[in-house]
Amino acid sequence: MALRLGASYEKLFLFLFLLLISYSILPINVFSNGKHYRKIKDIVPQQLINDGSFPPPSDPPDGKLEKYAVCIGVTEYAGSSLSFSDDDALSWRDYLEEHGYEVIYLIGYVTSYDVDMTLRTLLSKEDGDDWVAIIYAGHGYYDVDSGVSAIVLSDNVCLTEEYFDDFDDSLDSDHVFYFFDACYMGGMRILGDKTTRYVALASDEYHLAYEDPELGHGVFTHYFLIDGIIRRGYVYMEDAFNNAFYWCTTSQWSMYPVEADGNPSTYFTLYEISGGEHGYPEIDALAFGELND
Ligand SMILES: [Ca+2]
Ligand SMILES: [Ca+2]
Ligand SMILES: [Ca+2]
Repeated sequence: MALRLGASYEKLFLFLFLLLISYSILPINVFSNGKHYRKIKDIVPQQLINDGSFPPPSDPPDGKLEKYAVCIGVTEYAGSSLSFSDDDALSWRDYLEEHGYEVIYLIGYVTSYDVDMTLRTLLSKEDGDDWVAIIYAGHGYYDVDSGVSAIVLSDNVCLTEEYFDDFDDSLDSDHVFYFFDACYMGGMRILGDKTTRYVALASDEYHLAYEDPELGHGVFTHYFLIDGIIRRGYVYMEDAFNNAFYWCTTSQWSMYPVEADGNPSTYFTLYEISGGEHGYPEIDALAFGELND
């Protein structure tokens, strides 16, 4: 009897020992209540790029509305890799392609050079009456010293809010959507300082953003795109944001999404709407901005 009891204690100790080892070996973000968060753990990015040196706007309206998007979903990092940021980018790609966008997408191992070249390609395509969407899912970083938010790429280089602000100044488009699903994105709200911009961010400067294996997506992307736009049929980004804000702040996640709505008196859509779809006031195609009473 004593012998058998001793054997089971040994097994118990062995089990606890193995459990302890696995906790110390596996990336810690796997065990933060089952949440995977989107900040680089214990790694200081090696470089912050603030200056994109983008050319000035150069392509006037050509009378034809074309829509262009860049969808970035980074999963591979030197530190803590992510599982679903590529799925976020691909879901956005599919949705935007359905609505007439020409999409360039970058997923998996994506360097700062890849992103920079892709943004320059986009600038050469879009003109003054085209629409643009920029989507990012991956790790985020907040540089305390300079007070800027930044996205982190696979080469451990960061592109900051100032870099994206440079990019934004280079756009000809008068209708631009930004979506960042990452930790510490708050600084990117500066991209919403023009009336022709709408910016949706998964976090402010201080909060984390998460991804969830049960959702198979970033939490913010899930409640904004999958649940808000696709499932509930929201066509206004303001509505999709409110949906995401509600679920991200009242659920288990304790996230704090931020929007920067360049024009609070008008609704922002990703495609031209004619007729009162979804019970909303009718909006003229192309004259998408003003709400009819
Ligand atoms: Ca055009
Ligand atoms: Ca251009
Ligand atoms: Ca608005």
